[in-house]
Amino acid sequence: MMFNGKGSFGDFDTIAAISTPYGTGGVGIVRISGPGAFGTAARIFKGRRDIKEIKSHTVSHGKIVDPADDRIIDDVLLTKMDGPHTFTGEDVIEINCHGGIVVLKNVLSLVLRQGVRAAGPGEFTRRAFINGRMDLAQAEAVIDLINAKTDEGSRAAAAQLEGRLSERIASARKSLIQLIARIEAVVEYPEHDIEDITGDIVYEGVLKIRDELQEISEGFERGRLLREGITAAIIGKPNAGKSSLLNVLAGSSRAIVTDIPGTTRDIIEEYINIKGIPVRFLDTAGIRQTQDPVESIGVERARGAALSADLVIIVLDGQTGLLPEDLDIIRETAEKKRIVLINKTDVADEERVQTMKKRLRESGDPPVVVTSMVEGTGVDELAETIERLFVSGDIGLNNEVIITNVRHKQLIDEAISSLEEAEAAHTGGLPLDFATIDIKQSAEFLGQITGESVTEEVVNEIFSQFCIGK
Ligand SMILES: Nc1nc2c(ncn2[C@@H]2O[C@H](COP(=O)(O)OP(=O)(O)OP(=O)(O)O)[C@@H](O)[C@H]2O)c(=O)[nH]1
Ligand SMILES: [Mg+2]
Repeated sequence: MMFNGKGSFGDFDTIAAISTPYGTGGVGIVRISGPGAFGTAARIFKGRRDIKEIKSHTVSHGKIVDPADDRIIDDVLLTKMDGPHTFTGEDVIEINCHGGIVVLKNVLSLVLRQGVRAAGPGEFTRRAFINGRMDLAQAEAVIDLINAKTDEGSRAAAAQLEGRLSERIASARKSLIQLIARIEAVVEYPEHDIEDITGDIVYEGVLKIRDELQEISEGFERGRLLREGITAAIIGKPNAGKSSLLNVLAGSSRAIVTDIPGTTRDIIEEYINIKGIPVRFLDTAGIRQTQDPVESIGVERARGAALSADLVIIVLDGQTGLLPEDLDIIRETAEKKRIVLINKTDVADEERVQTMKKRLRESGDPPVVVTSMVEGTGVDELAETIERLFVSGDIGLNNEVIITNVRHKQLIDEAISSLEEAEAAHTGGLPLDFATIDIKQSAEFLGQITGESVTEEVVNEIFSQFCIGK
């Protein structure tokens, strides 16, 4: 079934869930939405005024009482909100309970005993979408906002929730529909010169929209980084200062540091925000030949971590110069995004450091940063280098629409390739109405982003990724 307009996925019953995180907190919220929300509240809430008389969007103090045995379950604040000006677009009751999980469960089960159904994952937001309170891209932004790991990630999601992506997509889609209308008008009254002029206008329009979509699509990598972050494996020979680097980045003694080579055995990980990118740093065992069975497992894990990481940070000891084992590591990681650190420059001989730099230029020329973990130098430059490697171009966050969602990215790319097919038809000399199919197709893809043309399965799939209560 296609979703095409308000409420076409059917009539709604009344649903309820605990909308705050599982666990103990100061307050917890039970949310009820649907036609029976007020009736349910009327049966279980005893306050100064009856539910019917409480004004919309106001908070009332009272007790939740089980009508079966008059038992008081909790002392609460209840918010009554008349649809359609609510999150779901339906009548909504929110009960602010005392935050213990037992109290919340008791209130919820009392609500459910009144004939209300337990909400599935994302069901409140799904209703918000179906009732036209927000479009699909905005609803998806709700998930991103909840899951954001950094400030910038949450800002991108908040902008999307506000509807900035939707606006741009909707305006591109509207332009495509106008182009189709133009073509159809010409096809009805075929006069050759009009067709030629229209053809030029149409293809100019197609290319302009394609460029706009291209720009949005290119912002995706940045969006993905903001949301998912990257994994960076810190590798190198023993004693180079890998664990010291992790500790400096984390600002705490996260990993054990000693002057005994082979100190780190297992992988130690730490999430650190680098210029808005969430980076999962992995400190690993120093790579060397060893008879020690525990250490050799650590070395294998270090190699594995390097292989699967998005970024490899190779730490070299500036005191020892480039040794054959360093060159092995540099060779093994030639295919990866990587940064080489020349560490211990507080005690290293300057000339030796210069020689190392020169030899690195000859061995694949990776980006090199000179550091001292004792003095904390070079760490800012490392952060800048990471940003430069992963964020191409300087995409400002303020005005830019950033897509963070793979589904959106794929649909935009499909819309672009349909427009390219339309253009190919034009350059191939085909008549104008051949392009209509491709342009329509493109508009269709865009409509799937905002939810104007999307199947129920897709909607269900999207909302199943939500947590219960949202
Ligand atoms: N002078 C100086 N010493 C450093 C620097 N970085 C690390 N060290 C010292 O070098 C020794 C080894 O540091 P670690 O951070 O444990 O080295 P690692 O690479 O994790 O070593 P493994 O875990 O054995 O592979 C320690 O004594 C550190 O204090 C630096 O920049 N300057
Ligand atoms: Mg270590």
